[in-house]
Formats: sequence, C-alpha cells, structure tokens
Amino acid sequence: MKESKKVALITGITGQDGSYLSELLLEKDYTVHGIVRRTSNLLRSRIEHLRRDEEIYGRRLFLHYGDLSDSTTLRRILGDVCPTELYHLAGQSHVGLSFEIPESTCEETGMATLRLLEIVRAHPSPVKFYHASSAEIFGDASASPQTENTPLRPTSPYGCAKAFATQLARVYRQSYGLFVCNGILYNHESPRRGENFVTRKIARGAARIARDRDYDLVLGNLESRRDWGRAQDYVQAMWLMLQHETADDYVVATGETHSVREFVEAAFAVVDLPWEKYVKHDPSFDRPTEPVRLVGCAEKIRKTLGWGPAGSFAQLVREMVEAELAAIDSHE
Ligand code: G4F
Repeated sequence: MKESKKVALITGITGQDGSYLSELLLEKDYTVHGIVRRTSNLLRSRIEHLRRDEEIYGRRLFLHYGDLSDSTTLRRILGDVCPTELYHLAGQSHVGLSFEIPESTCEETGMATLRLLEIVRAHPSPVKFYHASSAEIFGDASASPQTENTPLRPTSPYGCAKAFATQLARVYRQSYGLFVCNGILYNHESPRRGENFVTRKIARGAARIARDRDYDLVLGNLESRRDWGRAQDYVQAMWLMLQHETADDYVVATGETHSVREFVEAAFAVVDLPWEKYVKHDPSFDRPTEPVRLVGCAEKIRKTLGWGPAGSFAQLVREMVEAELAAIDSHE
C-alpha cells in the first residue's frame, strides 16, 4: 500500500465535526490520526462506521489514547505521528454548561490550546494548526454582522475561554511564525449534533412526538436567534484554511439568522404537527446571559478560499428531523 504523505491529527475526532472532517480527509487520501479519551465510548461514536471498515481502520485511520490535560502524552503522540496538519477541535463545547463548570471548560478550551501550540512550536517539522474558534468570542457584539476584525466581547465562560485561545493562536502566528488559523465558526448542525444542543433536541423531540415516543418538548429561550449552517460544509472550510499559502483567521457563517421558535416551527411542519400543543418552556434552560446579534459575514473566506454555505435553513431542519424519524423507524 502506498503511504500517503498527507497526515492529519485530530483532537475531538469522535465529535460531530471530527467525524465529518475524518471522512473528508480520508476521501482526500490523508492518513488520519485521532486522539480519544480513555473514557470515550467508541462503540456508539460517530466514527464507528470508519472503525469497522477494515480497509480504513488500522491502515489509514488510527486512534490514540490521550487527554488534553496531559502534555507529555500529547507531545509523544505528535512526535510519533508527525502530522502535517493538526485540527484542534476537542473540548467542552456547550455554552450553557460552561456556566455550571466554568473552571474545567476554561482548562479544556483555553489551556489545552496553549499546550498544543507550545508542543507544535517545539516540534522539529512544521505543522499547520487549525484552531476551532467560535462566534461566542463576539458575545455582546459591537457590530453586526461580525467579521474577523470585530472586537471580542464574550458573554459566557466558554466564550471567554475561546477568546483567550483565539488570541493566543494569533500571538503564536505573529510571534513565532507558526501556521495557525482560527476558524471562527458560527453554529453548525447536522444529524450528528449532540443531543443537548437545541437543534438536535428539537429535531429529536418532533420526531419522537410524531412517533408517540414523547408527549412534549421542553425548551429554554425561543426568541434567541442564531446563524445556523451545515456541519458538513463547515469542515470543508477548516480544510481549505490549511491549504492556503498563508495562515489567517476566517469567519465561517451563512449570514442569515433564525430564531429557536422558527426552528421549532419548521421541525414540527416536517411531521405535520401543531408545535404550540407540545412545546413547553422551562426557565432552567435559560442562560444567565445570551450573546445578541450573532450573525457572521463570510466575505473573506468566500473571496480568499472560494468557500460558501450550501443548502437552506429549511433543508437543514428537514434533514435533521428525517434522520431522527429514520433512526426511530429502523429500531421498530
Ligand atoms: O444549541 P445551543 O446550545 O448552541 P449555542 O449556545 O449557540 O452554542 C453553539 O454554537 C457556538 C457557535 O456560535 C459554539 F461555539 C458552541 O460550541 C455551540 O456549538 O443553543 C442555541 C440557542 C441558545 O440561545 C439557547 O439559549 O438555543 C437556545 N435554547 C433554547 N432552549 C436552548 C434550549 N439551547 C439548548 N442547548 N437547550 C435548550 O433547551
């Protein structure tokens, strides 16, 4: 077998983005290495189909046990794997939860990025570094839509940790000439989204109610607005950033916002049910503070890398609800 020269290392490979990115890189003939925690339940993970593929697992896809808090292990994995590209996606990514566990969120999101930047800086060969930044760094945004130059004004512990890591990535690029890109991604969703994020929760709830598995759907703030895109398109943007001749930061967004209420309406329309009858409000899902006016301007990535979002909001909602219906029906 011919050994591929393109070697990627992914932290967070079992997550939504890690799984789509792995598929994309394998298609592009990369050898893909992923770091997984000892506790990761691989059996139900989003990369299980790749792990079961004998043509792929152990040949072009490899998993390594490691933890973001353990720099000796991270350094050893990087030394063994010698990646040409590192995609740093791992970390606690639930904004609401970051108010409950702020210290571990900042440790995983902020300090772990610093750890990896330092390891890459000391590595003997160049490694292109993708950092998964987030729209949450803009928080109470001073301008709308936001660009790569919008001031950082996070409104959650998660947003603060991402702002710290984003700024560090810039400092390492400017001070040491490292090839580090910040992908400032707005919300991106898919049937592989975690169940405690609002889009998946709604898609799953609507499907379960339609199939008589549940009787209601309990949510927080319905008026909150987000710029929702498709995760499959957003991992393409990550890859494009590392293929460009210079490292930079890019906003990745659709430029359109919708409210949680609109997502609910569209999801229940797919199953042809009146949402008002089933959706309940529970203030425990409301957050102490919410970012406002979060909508991204993706002009820079469009002009520089030729990236653009595909598909509409209605298609995204339909895809997610239909995937939930299919999952329920396949278990009957
Ligand atoms: O789906 P969410 O939890 O996503 P959120 O907080 O916008 O964060 C996501 O996108 C960020 C990028 O913009 C990422 F950095 C981050 O890692 C994550 O991927 O909540 C979306 C909105 C919020 O306004 C929330 O208050 O939905 C509202 N919401 C209303 N009811 C709810 C619920 N959110 C959740 N998770 N659960 C609810 O029941």
